[in-house]
Amino acid sequence: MLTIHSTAQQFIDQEDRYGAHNYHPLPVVLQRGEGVHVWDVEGKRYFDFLSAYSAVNQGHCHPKIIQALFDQAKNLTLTSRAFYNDQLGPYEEYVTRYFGYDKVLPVNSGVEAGEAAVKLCRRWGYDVKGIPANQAKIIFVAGNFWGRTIAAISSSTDPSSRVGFGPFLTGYEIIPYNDLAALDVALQDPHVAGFMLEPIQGEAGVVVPDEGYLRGVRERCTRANVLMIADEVQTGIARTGMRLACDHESVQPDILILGKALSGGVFPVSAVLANDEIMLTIKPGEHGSTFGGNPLACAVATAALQVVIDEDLSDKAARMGKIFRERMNHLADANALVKLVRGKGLLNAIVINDDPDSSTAWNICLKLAENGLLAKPTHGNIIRFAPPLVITESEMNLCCDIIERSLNTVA
Ligand code: IF1
Repeated sequence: MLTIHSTAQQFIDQEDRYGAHNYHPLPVVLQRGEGVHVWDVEGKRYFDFLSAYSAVNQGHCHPKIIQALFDQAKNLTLTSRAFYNDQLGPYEEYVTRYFGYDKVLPVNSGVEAGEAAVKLCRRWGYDVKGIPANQAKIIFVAGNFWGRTIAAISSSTDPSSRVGFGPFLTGYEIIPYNDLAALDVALQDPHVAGFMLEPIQGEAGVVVPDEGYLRGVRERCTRANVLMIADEVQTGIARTGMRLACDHESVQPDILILGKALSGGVFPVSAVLANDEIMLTIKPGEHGSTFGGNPLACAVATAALQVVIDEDLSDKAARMGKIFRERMNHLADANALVKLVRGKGLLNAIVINDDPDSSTAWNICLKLAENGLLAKPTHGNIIRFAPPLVITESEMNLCCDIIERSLNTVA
């Protein structure tokens, strides 16, 4: 039984009384983080297997990223883009060279980057492709998740994201994920400007498309003169065992969306990357953000990306992910509760052999917390496991022991 001490309960009650009820957190009150570990207010240590939904790939409070935050915060935090500053240019050069694009549009949250990508795609559709005014269409896939704004939920197929928030944006079309034949049909419409997708669907429950799907999307979008827009907010920055999930198929999207681990979870930093033909369709004064490209974000993101290179986190994610899936597949053979295991690198999930509305996955996560490992169900009977990419082999095996023990207790 997960014991909730009075101190923790006080924090829980305080949030309940004064905070919006837009989340249902596990009853764990965290106070400190370092690397793969977090500690609650009672000093209990946990392995973090959520990593703030893949924002803390570099590990909690990575010293080099915190140092960059500290050093810049003492000098200059925000100028607005009304003026230049000495951090933005160097960061823009660094991040565009890192990912191989002409330019970057810096914003703050993942959904802001998604919104900017939609605006860039539409503007390119009108100014370059020649789509008639206000006729541009963007194709999305069922099961997508790219945030909570009206533009984002307008493309959602998840009732919990959209019911009660209409009316919605028009100019969107939804096709099934991992279905190139459906894409062929949708691309016949000359008014299509773009096709936006996650290379692996995170919120949908770590849905990995067939080998060759991303290459098929790339080829079709090129042939149809439609922009391929990859949302790598959750799959990017080494999470799936390569720099980007698109790199598994050597595919370069026309528009790349990044967020979360772009800052190592230290600060809200997101970005849209594209080449000049697309990026320069937006002229001065036509898009912006108070905090977008602020000096603090630039310093933090540069340090966060450098850590990924210096510590070879892509290779670590690939190797540790293989160990995780081998252990979980072995567990699936012995425990009927585990229906299947899927993922790439250190973005993985187990599907619980249960109905999506049961509380089994939730109860498993409570038992995991009791045993010192934090994870959270997504969509009822799916548990996502995404530790910081700095996890060592011995820690990974220890965590798999915890998962095995917890699942065998709940079964
Ligand atoms: C919540 C989910 C994950 C994302 C992808 C864009 C965004 C996200 C692929 C928007 C954000 C977050 C949002 C957060 C929980 C988390 C989440 F469960 F909601 F869906 F990771 F799977 N593209 N995902 O995953 O980025 O604006 O949040 O910075 O809303 O509860 P954001």
